[in-house]
Amino acid sequence: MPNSNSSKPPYSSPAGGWGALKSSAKHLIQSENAMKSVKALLKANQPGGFDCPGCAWGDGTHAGKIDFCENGVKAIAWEATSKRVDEDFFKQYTVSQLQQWDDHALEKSGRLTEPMLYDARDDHYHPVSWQQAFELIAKNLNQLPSPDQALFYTSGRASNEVAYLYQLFARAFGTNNFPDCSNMCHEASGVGMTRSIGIGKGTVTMEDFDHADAIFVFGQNPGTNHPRMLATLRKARKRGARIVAINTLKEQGLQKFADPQNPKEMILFSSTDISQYYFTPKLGGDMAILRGIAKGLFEKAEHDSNILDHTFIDEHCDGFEDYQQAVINSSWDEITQQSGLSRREIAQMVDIYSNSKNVIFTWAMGITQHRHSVATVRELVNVLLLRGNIGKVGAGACPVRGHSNVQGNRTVGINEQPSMQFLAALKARYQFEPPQTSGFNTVDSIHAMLAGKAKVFIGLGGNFAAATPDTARSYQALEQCDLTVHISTKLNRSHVITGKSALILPCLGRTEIDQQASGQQQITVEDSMSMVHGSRGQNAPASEHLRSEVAIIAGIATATLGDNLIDWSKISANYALIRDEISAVIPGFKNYNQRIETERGFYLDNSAAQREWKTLTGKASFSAAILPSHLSSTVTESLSTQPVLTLQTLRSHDQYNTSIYGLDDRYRGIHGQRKVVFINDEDMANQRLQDGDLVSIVTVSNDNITRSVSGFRVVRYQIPAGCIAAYYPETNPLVPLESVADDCGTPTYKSISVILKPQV
Ligand SMILES: Nc1nc2c(c(=O)[nH]1)N[C@H]1C(S)=C(S)[C@@H](COP(=O)(O)OP(=O)(O)OC[C@H]3O[C@@H](n4cnc5c(=O)[nH]c(N)nc54)[C@H](O)[C@@H]3O)O[C@H]1N2
Ligand SMILES: Nc1nc2c(c(=O)[nH]1)N[C@H]1C(S)=C(S)[C@@H](COP(=O)(O)OP(=O)(O)OC[C@H]3O[C@@H](n4cnc5c(=O)[nH]c(N)nc54)[C@H](O)[C@@H]3O)O[C@H]1N2
Ligand SMILES: [Mo]
Repeated sequence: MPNSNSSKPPYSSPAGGWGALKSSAKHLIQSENAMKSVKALLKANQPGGFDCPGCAWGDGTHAGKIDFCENGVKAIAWEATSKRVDEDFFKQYTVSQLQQWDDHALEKSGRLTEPMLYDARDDHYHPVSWQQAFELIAKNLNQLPSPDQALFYTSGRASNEVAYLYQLFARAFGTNNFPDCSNMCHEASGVGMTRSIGIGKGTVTMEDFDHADAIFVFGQNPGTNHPRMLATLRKARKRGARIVAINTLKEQGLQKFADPQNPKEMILFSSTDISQYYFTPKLGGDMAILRGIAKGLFEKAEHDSNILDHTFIDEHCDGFEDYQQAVINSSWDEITQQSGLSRREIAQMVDIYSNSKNVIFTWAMGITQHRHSVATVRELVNVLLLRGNIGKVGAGACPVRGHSNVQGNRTVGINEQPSMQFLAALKARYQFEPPQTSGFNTVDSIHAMLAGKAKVFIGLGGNFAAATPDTARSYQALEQCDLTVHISTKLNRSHVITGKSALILPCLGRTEIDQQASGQQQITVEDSMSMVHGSRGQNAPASEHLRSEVAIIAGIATATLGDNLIDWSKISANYALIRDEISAVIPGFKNYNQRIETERGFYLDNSAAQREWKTLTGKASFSAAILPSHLSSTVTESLSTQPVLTLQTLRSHDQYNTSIYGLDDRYRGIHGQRKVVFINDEDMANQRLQDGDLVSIVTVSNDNITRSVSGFRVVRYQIPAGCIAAYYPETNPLVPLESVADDCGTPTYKSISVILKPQV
């Protein structure tokens, strides 16, 4: 069983702790620029420092405390690497050769140093001047028969400043085509919450976590993806709050945690038990759980008038009767069968929920990447509303965002479906007619490229080729473009899946000093708790030829549109001027420049948190959806003679989305490999599989497209029967482009119907 460690016992130490410290040190050293990284770290999430480019969890109160985590260290060290992808590198390798490299090898090659243009004749990238690059983009954009043939992708690391300029430029050019990472991420949270409570963001602040009596964590793995959240949960647990984890997998970080920044816990090898309550539903079973909680509450309410918050419901909500009826119509059999939990387990949740005065629900991708994600988000809100848990201290809804500024990007206008108010504000400020029709989201964009309806792709960060579903078709889509442009820090898959012409435009990273004509600049970001704060890079840029993202967008805009609408170079020389524009157009940003100078920045008002409901009816709306009739993406049992399993694709501990830092997943006991598939005992026995066997994973679908990946090792794991798990992005080829969430178009990355085929 070469290279497989699956016989090793699973990780038994607490999450965080010495393991995290050891791993942080390893990544710092491997960055080959340890001093630079360490210096940078001390400035992470500090006033006057930079916002960690890792996750979107809020900052704690500082008082001189360091505020970063093991995975923040990796993100910073990864950016501070001393390796370079320069002219010589591209001379050495053809693009076809680079296509054979895996994602880890591509990004590990280092930081991009100067603009590069692809030449199909010799299959190499060659240096190009910034001005030539801008003119090439302008030419391609201006010769399109319609502005809607251009796509403007954003990944959520972009600052508010660049995101605002980017949307202004693309709208002035004439399109709302803003596919973004959010379309693949928390879209369902935005859509569901907007319908239910009139705002698509979380309603809690960091302080609320100090006052919650119970915190339910749904479909989220904070130990890996939001490690600083563990410190918040630990603090809550220590003061007696109840932490309830609902996760298909028993995640180490949700069970035990030793704070690497707490010397006492470290020295005593002690840890805090994070979740006293841990429930492991089937994939996609959360809506049924919530329905069960509601059913339990209604049953209890028959004997106890304090169970439901009638005053709140009467004053603030509508749709209550229909919802109650929907709950009555959902049978316990249906609920237990679909959730995979017993009635006893659900009753336990009902007790915790109804005995807690203030409750917070947090969630992430385990909720948002299913077919019925919007309905599930609305069901989370329904259950919160039943006890008035929105708009009071210590309670609320907390979708924990992914990328560090994905929420801010939406706030400043990256949205393929902009509101009429926003477009009107743009029009009033700049006297142009912004496009009114909705643009393409991420999946629509792939369809449009495949159909020849989109010809120019521009990516502000991210790795579109690797992050999107149905890899073969995504590649084909990009390859059919006339021009693909990527504004990036590091080499990735999207650079080697080129359009007929392709540009790589290398930019400064978040940790780097951004010097413009008016002096050193800061940028701003918004975290999951709607706090907007400044971020100032500390490291010297990786190359003298790099430009800031703002400067790059301004350069493209000037070349494409000229300076009629706005003087792009003037405002890109001083980002305070961009913030003045944002203040003038977007509510909540008054005195933007002054307010980011305070220690923790400022809070963007949240209407739902004030119990002001910006919905069609002016009330918080209960939704009365029926439970889905089936859970996996394409239930086509009849199409297959083998048992159909439901696959979720998830992150290991050593990756940041498509950036693969290393090949370990310490908390899940995986070392030196990524092509593994987690499966339960019973399913292994059914399929006559042994730990360590090699299998192919094949999608079951009825569209006559074969989708499979091979060379995956079977790892026995505690996971509900019928459900399996494997890492993203290796499994993206399995996700059909058509398999998206109802009402929001997010690919169903957490529920794909597959079969396993043993490989001999
Ligand atoms: N270090 C690091 N940090 C990151 C990222 C990263 O890749 N690396 N990515 C960032 C981004 S963009 C995002 S969106 C977030 C992602 O943060 P997460 O949502 O935590 O990421 P995933 O690894 O996709 O994990 C999904 C979790 O949900 C569980 N789950 C899956 N399906 C279900 C289900 O149907 N029901 C329930 N109850 N549980 C389920 C899985 O077992 C897993 O624990 O993290 C952000 N932070
Ligand atoms: N199967 C499956 N697929 C998924 C998911 C899943 O759970 N399963 N999750 C989805 C989710 S939640 C998300 S958010 C998307 C993520 O999709 P993306 O945001 O598109 O992907 P990332 O991997 O975060 O992008 C990494 C690249 O960003 C560039 N980069 C890094 N820092 C900067 C910077 O400061 N500026 C610029 N301009 N570029 C920078 C680097 O070149 C790096 O290679 O993937 C989605 N895809
Ligand atoms: Mo995400």
